[in-house]
Amino acid sequence: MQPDNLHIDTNTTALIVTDIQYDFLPGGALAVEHGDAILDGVAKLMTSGPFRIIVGTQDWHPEGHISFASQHTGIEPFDTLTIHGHEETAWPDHCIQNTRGAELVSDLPWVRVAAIIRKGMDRQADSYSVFRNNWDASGERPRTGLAGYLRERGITTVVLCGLARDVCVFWSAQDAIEAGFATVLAWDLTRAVQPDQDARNRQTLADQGVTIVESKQIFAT
Ligand code: VGL
Ligand code: ZN
Repeated sequence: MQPDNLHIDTNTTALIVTDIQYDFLPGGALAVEHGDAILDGVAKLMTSGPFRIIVGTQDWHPEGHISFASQHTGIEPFDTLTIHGHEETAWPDHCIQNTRGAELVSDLPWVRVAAIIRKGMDRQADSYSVFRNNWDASGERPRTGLAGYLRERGITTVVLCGLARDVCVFWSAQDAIEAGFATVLAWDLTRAVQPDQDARNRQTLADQGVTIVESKQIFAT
């Protein structure tokens, strides 16, 4: 869905700012090309967007995390791994707890953020979405509790931005739909690890009911 007119009700809408951390910016351990190009727009959305509440997310891995290629013999970063029966991507070591690369990028107005959900803390399972971990050893995708937190605060719509468009933002958007939220993705305020997949990913999300917009449409409501 790509509406000309978007209606956002400030009282019931949350902004989710995904994984804006040094390791995902140019020069970082898992740099997303042009990831820094979204910073000004995200800051503007955080400062003057129509939101009741803002939530941040932070990829926050222990050393030796299962998603790191370095933990698997014969596996290079960006190869495919099978973790608990599911194909996932092997990543370079990134966002290790208490390292500079894991810090939230200080240029953004974090003072406005009510809660920061950390994810990827289970050494034995990855976590892309802010709503649910990836599959763990029990075959489940445990919930983070964010859906309940937002619902208790009267939120029915979430607006997503941040990094990476094709990984954590992508999975969060799908899980937001599954959790029953009206879900809006500010496309220009995301960037992808694999931009060559943009068209396909955009179509997949739209087909699942995600409303994909340009951030200027959010200000126009
Ligand atoms: C992410 C890969 C690994 C993300 C996190 O924030 O999109 N991508 N961990
Ligand atoms: Zn990660």
